[in-house]
Amino acid sequence: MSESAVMNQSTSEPQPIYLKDYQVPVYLIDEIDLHFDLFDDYTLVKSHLRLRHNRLSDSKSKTLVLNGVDLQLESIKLDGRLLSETDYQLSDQALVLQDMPDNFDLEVVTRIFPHKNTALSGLYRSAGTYCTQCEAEGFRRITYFQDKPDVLSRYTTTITAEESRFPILLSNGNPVESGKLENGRHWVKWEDPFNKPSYLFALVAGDFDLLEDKFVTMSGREITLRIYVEKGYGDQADHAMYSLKQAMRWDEKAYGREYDLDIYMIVAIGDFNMGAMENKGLNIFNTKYVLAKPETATDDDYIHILSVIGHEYFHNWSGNRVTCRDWFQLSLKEGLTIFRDQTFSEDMLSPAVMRIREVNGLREVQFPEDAGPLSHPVRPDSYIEINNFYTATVYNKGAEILRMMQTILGKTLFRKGMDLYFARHDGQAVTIEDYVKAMEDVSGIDLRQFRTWYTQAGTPVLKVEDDYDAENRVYRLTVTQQTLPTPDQPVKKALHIPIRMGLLDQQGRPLPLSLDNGQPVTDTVLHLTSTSQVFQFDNIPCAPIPSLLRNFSAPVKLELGYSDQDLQFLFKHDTDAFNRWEAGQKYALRLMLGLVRDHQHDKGLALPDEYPDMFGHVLRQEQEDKFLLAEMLMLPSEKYIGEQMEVIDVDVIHTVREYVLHEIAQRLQKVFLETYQHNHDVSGLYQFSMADIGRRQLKNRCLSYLMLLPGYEEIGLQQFEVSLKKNMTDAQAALVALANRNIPARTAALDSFYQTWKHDALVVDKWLAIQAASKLPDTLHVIRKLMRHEAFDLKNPNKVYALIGTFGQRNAVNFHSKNGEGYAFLREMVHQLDKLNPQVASRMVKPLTAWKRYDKERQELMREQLELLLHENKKLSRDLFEVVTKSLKEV
Ligand code: B3K
Ligand code: ZN
Repeated sequence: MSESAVMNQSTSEPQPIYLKDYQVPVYLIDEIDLHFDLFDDYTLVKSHLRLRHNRLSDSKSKTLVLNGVDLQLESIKLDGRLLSETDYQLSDQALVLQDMPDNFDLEVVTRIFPHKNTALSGLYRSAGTYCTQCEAEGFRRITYFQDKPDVLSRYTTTITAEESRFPILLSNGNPVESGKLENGRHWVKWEDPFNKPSYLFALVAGDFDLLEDKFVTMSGREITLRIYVEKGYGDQADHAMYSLKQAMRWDEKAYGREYDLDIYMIVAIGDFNMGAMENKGLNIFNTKYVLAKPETATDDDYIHILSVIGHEYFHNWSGNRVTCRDWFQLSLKEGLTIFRDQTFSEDMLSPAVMRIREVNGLREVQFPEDAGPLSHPVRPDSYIEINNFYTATVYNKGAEILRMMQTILGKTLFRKGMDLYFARHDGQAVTIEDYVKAMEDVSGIDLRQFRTWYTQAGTPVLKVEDDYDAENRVYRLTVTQQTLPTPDQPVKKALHIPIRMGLLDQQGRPLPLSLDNGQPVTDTVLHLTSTSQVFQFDNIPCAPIPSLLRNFSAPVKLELGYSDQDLQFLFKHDTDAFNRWEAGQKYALRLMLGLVRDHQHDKGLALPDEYPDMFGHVLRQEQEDKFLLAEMLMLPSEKYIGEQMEVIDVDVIHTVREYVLHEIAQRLQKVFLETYQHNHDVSGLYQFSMADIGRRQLKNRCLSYLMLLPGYEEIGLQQFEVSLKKNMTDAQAALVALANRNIPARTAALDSFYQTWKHDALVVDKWLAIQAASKLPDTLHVIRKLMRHEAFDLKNPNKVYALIGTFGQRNAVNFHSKNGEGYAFLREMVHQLDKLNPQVASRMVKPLTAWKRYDKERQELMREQLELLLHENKKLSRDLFEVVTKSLKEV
């Protein structure tokens, strides 16, 4: 039983599982034939397994351990012989059989209760629909099985259910047979020709609207594409279908990867813990990442749908055809697939804007995670509950590692490495090491040092100093790296860090750094491999301005003593769009941190003209890329400002940022208004095109500034009214601005929004989130009221994320209210949630775990709530136990 977290008998505390303990499975399951009988009160699962001893296992053991949780065992047959209770051992985690032969059949019948499954793991019911979620360890909640990713089997699945309520019965692969039974029941049999691990199993039963389309692959095969959505929502699947077809084409072009089954199905489900799941041939999605129409979905929703549909589709190769040996290798599929979906979105939309958003995400979520009590390497060494490791580190830092690998190898060799990886490991369950080895083999590049990125936690800090020797026309950059200690890793090694860079002259022209075939090279990659290194550039005619870490070529914090003038200059002139934005962020950050200090020392706030002037400059320029411009006009978030401070002072950060926003609005109101009017489409009609998205994002950014000033409410209100029923991007932008202001129009707008959209669950989520994010002082009171509103349901993850998640993660001033009521509220919620859905509880508790970052009083209050959680509930889930104990450990 070593592979599953088991209770330590003496302490009864959940114990960790270690990577170093990995062992190949003693038995393999070649085939599994499943029969599901779905009834209202229970489901019968009959599973027929064909097993054999694994030749690769050097264990002498003849013991078979099958995982199983919350199952009612009905019967077991070994090679057709019914076993009695003395023939096996049964615990609440496993079924153990001793002295097994080398080849045998096992037939296991279990009874499960999907309608009681509020954890949404395994087989459960969402409204009238049955669906599954098996990653990471949900299959063991369906039947006894070796529920680990290195056991690959061929699945056949037969589903039986009442035909009138469940006309559609789906599983992985292709439907091969179906028929009718007595009592209005029917059945369908599915066969998946590809071997797969149990976490990729899926089953769906229900009644849906269906959108169907075709895709012809690069080799000319015709694939049927089907998207199933709740009845009545058939008009909201077009964008998902468009996204799927784009993703399929892109993977053929970018990686030569073709789809391998004849059908690709997506089912949208309203109760779902995460975004979506890449089950073979039968993706199951949170409705949030499928449903969209202009009236109900924003530009950001459209963009997210594109990338999540892409993500799950790309998993078919990076995850399904080649899967993970064990869950410590999770980033092998997740980091890689995030990297693939990021590149896809960059190609489809805007490379610069998408990169900016990725970096914002890293800085606001991954960097703090890496600096906090839950810090872990991209390939962790141990875990108590694997569901806690679907993190920004495993996903997003993992993706950054691949991006760096691509930078180090160059695009051509990287692609060759991917080809080799897929060819070499198709149909296998492998490790991150196998992946890196493929990259080394095609390139001949030694990635020994680079591998440390996978095993070392923490964000490296790069310090850069430069000097220019005018006489010898030599420019030097001295770069040092340091990674601070993290829990369990006191000493850090130097990493291989690729730094993409260029030099600009005083007029903003790129300077040649070297020659390549007689052509000047103005953009290059420096390889930092030591703690400190000097990079020298010859024949530099004048003191240059360096543009470093272009396109964010490594997930690091870069410190360089730029003057304000340098940053203003780069904001206007850098040829790297990402670094133009970055210069603005650096400038604003320094400015606001200065104001924070002023305010803490009771000095009055004053904003120099330079900052609004920088905005004015870009606003008055030829506005080619409006989407990018909208990003350039955004201030660093409160979260990101806080991350720069020793002690996060939420109140002062909020005051200062609001002050700066207000000043900018005041000083630039004329140009904001002109830009708004110029880009506002009075018809309010919506189209998903880059030009339209750019226009909307830009004018809504202008609107958000204008709405801070008295006298502009009318514009916002008008936009709200015109767009409420036809353009959610515009309606939401206006409503967000109104929701932060204590004006009479606020309540009326919120009410009419709800009345208009109360029948659409995803729009109601927006309504909840907007109120939960409000900076007005009575927000917690409002949230408590909303908890009792007909619109709220603690069992639905989307509702919880919208109301409780938004409050904890995007409303620092109110969540961190000095009286501690925000903390107490979150603890109450997490306590209740843990009994229903541990995965959601463990996500929601995260804001409390950062207690060390706040002042002494807040630290006390936050810790108190964590202690309460730990002690008030004797039966804390493994999920919550791990997060809470790790975060308290630092005392
Ligand atoms: N692989 C799933 C995540 C499963 C999470 C389980 N707690 C979605 C994805 O990353 O594509
Ligand atoms: Zn994924």
